[in-house]
Amino acid sequence: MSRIVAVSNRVGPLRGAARAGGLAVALIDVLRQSRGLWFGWSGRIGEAEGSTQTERYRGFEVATVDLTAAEHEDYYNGFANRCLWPLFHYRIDLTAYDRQYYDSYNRVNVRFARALHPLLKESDRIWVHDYHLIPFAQSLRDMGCVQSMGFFLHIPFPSREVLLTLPHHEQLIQSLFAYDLIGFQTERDCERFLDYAINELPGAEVRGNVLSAYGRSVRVAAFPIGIDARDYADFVYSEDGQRQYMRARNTLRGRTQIIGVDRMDYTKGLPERFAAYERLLTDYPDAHGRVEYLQIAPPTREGVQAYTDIKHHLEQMASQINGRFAEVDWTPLRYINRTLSRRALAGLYRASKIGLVTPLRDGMNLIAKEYVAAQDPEDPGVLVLSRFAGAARQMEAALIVNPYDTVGMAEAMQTARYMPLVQRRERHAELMRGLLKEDIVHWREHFVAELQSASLRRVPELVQQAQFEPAKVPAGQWPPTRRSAR
Ligand code: ADQ
Repeated sequence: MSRIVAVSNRVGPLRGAARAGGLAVALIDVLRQSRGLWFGWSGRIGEAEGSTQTERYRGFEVATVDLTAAEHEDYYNGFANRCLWPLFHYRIDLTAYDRQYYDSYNRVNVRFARALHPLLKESDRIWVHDYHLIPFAQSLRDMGCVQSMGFFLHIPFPSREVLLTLPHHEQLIQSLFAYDLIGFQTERDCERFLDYAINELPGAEVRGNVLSAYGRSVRVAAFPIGIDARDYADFVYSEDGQRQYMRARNTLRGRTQIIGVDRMDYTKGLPERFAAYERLLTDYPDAHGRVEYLQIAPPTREGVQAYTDIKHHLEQMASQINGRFAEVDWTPLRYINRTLSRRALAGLYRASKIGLVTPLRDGMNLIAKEYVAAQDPEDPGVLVLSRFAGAARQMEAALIVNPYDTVGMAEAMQTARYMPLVQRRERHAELMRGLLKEDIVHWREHFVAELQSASLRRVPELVQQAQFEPAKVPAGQWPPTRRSAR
């Protein structure tokens, strides 16, 4: 197996397995197997650019660089999180287009590529993650790298009309042609990407899954990310899992717990969910004193105003709902802003008869999968899932809702409350079959295998290139600009 080099904005978390998310675990496995290298931002903000720090961790190498305060503001908070994140989630209203952000984004990608370049071997396969690093491969190609490179986008790819609002959209998307493989979460994302390419890029052609433009061919495919469903189910029986489960059962005293767990983010549809819960309590008085909604939402990206705004908005909504409906012995909504360990969450999911996962847009949403994996197959809870989460494409046995439809969501919660055991079991079994079939190992192996075959396909191309031009492509000339491609 060739060495895998994973590149992501943040490296890790490597330590503290209880906190490490599914992605870190999946990457750690493949990095260990291939004696690989993980490269990215250290998570620290330094005074100056500083040097690359390297360490060994469980049989693979880790290389990190710090960001300067200006880079953190313009590249990370700015272009990545104030521009690309909202735009790719269809929030043009929250999208800040700022030339300074874009310049910083490109500069940081070049700086990261320069830091990684001396650590690379020619036979490496490079796997780049997410929207922070779209032009990363192009920066490496400009330095003469010929390794095979794959990109995986964790968030949705927007529709063409939305992407067209981004100044320099073509430049950004053109840089994706430096990869050999581009992976999306769903077929829908692939379709939107191809629709943009065919209509906006000069001379673009699609044959099967291969897209050609700018004299380059790139394979485009969907790789829906999964979880390790068996391991996650076992979390319920861990010490943390059991403690949370028992605590919840004791405090609920027979009430039905509805649970939502999200990073606090405007894409997750939290105000809409609170409104739908209020609607449930308004329209179905039999829910009074019989249900409790627990929402866990730790704050993220606090350097971005939109995140501070949503935090205040949710606090207001929560106190309004409790003010309106609470009784001396019943708090309808509990809203917690702390992070709990993955094991503790598994215990809480098991104690919750309804899981609410209702983002307005989401690349995949792994909470939906984790909620299902944590259920008791003999007496499972019901997943209420937004049609706009990538997960809905694979999890049709959930109750699928439109998160903008307050009444429809309240109806779905009511349906979930009274769903007969036979139907709950059938739906859960079907969902579990899907989770076990397309799990995190399948995702990782599928991507790495495709990257491998993309490299084999590239061999004739490389041989041809070696015959007619030097192996190193001069900086700035790759891929060709729009004019020279014509
Ligand atoms: P996120 O938007 O962070 O990730 P999500 O898939 O919901 O979204 O969560 C990723 C991981 O973080 C999960 O393992 C989950 O358990 C954990 N997590 C989320 N909220 C948490 C909380 N409140 N407390 C503790 N843990 C929490 C991006 C995309 C998603 C895509 C993932 C993976 O936005 O659409 O599913 O990447 O590709």
